[in-house]
Amino acid sequence: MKKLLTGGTAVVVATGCITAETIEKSTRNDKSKPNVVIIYADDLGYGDISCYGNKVLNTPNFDRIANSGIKFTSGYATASTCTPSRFSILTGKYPFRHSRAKVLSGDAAALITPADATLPKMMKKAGYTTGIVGKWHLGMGDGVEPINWNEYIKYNPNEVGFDYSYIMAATNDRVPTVYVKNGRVENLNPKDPITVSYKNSAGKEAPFKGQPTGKSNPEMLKFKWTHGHNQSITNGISRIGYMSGGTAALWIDENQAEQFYVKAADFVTKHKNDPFLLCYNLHQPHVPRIPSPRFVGKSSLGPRGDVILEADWYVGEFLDKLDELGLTKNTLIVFSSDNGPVFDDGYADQSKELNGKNTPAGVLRGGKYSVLEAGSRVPFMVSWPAEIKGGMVSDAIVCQMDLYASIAALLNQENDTRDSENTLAALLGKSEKGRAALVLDGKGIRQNDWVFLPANMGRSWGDSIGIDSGNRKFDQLYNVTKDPGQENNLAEKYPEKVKAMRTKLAELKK
Ligand code: NG6
Ligand code: CA
Repeated sequence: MKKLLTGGTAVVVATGCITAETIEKSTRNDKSKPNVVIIYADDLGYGDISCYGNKVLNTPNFDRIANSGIKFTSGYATASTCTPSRFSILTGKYPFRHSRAKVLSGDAAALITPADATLPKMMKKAGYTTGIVGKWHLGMGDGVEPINWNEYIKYNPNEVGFDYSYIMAATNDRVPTVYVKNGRVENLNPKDPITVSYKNSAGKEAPFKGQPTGKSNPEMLKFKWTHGHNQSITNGISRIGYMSGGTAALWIDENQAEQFYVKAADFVTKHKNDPFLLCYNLHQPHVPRIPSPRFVGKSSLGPRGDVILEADWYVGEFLDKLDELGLTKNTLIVFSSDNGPVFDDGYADQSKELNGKNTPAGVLRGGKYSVLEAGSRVPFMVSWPAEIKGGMVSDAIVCQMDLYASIAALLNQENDTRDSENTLAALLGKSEKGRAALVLDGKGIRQNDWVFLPANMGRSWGDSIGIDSGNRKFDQLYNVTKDPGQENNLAEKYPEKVKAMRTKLAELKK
């Protein structure tokens, strides 16, 4: 009986004896419906992990995904910050299609509404159970009324395609610093309601009289803020935005990795017999970087390195859980990051001072907020043991936005998106041909070996952040295969290429 199963469900049906066990096994082995897990780090750079060449941080668990699958050398987010990149994964659209697809405040209205096509909705049509755990940062609420955090919150992830959600609404440095489970704040005491305010976020008078803030009471802080991040204090860390109430619901940063892991593990355990999609959105290494005590000092690089090792460890736990449940073989895992790396993103956590020889951006130039390669070219690995043989490296240009159309193709579903392209063959390592052309961070374009960044008037260096934004008042053209560090601007040497790429960029942005 067991052997016949490898021949597929039809054989089992023909034998006429379907037991619960055989149904379970056939679902788990049905290659037309693999489980899909997207593990999505926050601000993890191209060079932050060992299989992408990092010599200081040892990340054996991230590396397991590449070892059992494919490591892409040209894998991209659509943007160099969080909200727009996440918008593209779920909608299959470039962020510049939506005027508000920029870093959102913690009380912003939903960018994605129940009327929109989304990746989880498309997968539900194919019979999947869908869940999201971790960072959201795509806004909630219908935008008609401000969000009332004490009631069911409209347009939460469950209303745009997820059967289950356990999220932080925005970022770990923004209020409200609480978890939202299926549209409701978890552990909320109704006698201690939550009020959130982003008024006066320019740092004038705080809205909650008498409440200490990072600005008024720096002596209360675990570490100091450097820019922004001087408003309400939760767990000894001042955040962006003001919040009062909700004391019983406040998260403890030190426990966050464990919390998200437990929810992710529970989800796959509960749905081990369904085909499922899980978006497991890690909060590391975004600021504030607060590892659980077990990881403090583990990296020699200070908190930034420590939380990367923590994330690696929890990803290892999660992969072990899939093993234990017998799901590894037929689970397609995509591992990536929403944007590139940054040191000082608002707190004096010594990430730069302790960095030593660490290379968060790897061979690339720029970082978070930058149109240069390190802004949006990120670690990108895909594994699916039933279908992909391990240890491959691919130079195909792949983009997170294309997961939509590619998974739709795999599941025989419609690609009802504007920009997502089916690059399934590249994602599964069956072709070296990925995207022919990709808009970079809304401004530049990658085609084959080349990146073109048109002249623009944006600031060239992030003030307090110290990252080259890549903005220049002149055109830039780089052969990023030969010159991944973007040192030799060839725009003057190849005017025809500049012209052609400018035209293509305009066409894609239309
Ligand atoms: C910026 C924050 C930064 C970070 C970022 C969003 C300031 C000065 N800077 O506005 O700390 O929160 O937004 O990061 O407030 S992201 O990864 O979610 O895009
Ligand atoms: Ca991010």
